[in-house]
Amino acid sequence: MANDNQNLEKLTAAKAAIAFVKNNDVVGLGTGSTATLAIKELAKLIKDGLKITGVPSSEATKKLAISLGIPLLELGKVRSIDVSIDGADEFTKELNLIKGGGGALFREKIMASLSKKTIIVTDGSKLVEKLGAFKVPIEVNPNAEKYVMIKLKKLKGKPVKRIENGKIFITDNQNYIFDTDFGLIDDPEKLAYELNQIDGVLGHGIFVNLTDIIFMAKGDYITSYHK
Ligand code: ABF
Repeated sequence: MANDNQNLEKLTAAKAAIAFVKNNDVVGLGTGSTATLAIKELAKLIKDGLKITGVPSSEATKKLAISLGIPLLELGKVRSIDVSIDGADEFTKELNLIKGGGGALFREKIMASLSKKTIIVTDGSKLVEKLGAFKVPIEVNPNAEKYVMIKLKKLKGKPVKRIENGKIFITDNQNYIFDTDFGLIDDPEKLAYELNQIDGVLGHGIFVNLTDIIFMAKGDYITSYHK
């Protein structure tokens, strides 16, 4: 549970990101507590006259956006997004991320891939030298469960099927998440490529070459990392 300082940091980062949203933009709406703060700030601007169309990256975000009265388009129906605002679980100064702690990594990656500009917002706890302390979330079709386990172990991974509240976690796309420990990752791009080759893997949480700006708020300061 985030403490008050961390919540303030998240809000600071969220506010920095929404400054990039222009009237009539199609805006990718991320998932997680920091993205939620950005969405709530956007809803306030909409009440003041900002016209945008939101594209949610998860069912949870869709529900939030509807409750805030944000006009929406389904992710599968858009060809391009002007700006996306999303969170991350870890990031490096090279703008590589691990995402998917919330289980929404597949739609988040599609959203980022469709976006002209992808902005990541975080509190001060997410910056790392090397990715990997946070286990890589991998979305797996249940019909490939054992096969993918074998393939991940061959890549020296230690996959663990995600359990939440005592039940197997099921994603918005009706799949499992294997949180997989690869240790510290020297070459995220290489590992991302290898994971993409495994049949049965719908997506994974290594995001490389998908981010334009990261806003990280730490205490009273905000730092931005750019391409
Ligand atoms: C989401 O942001 C996920 O990819 C990631 O797990 C989460 C981080 O959540 P929070 O902003 O609550 O730290 O996009």
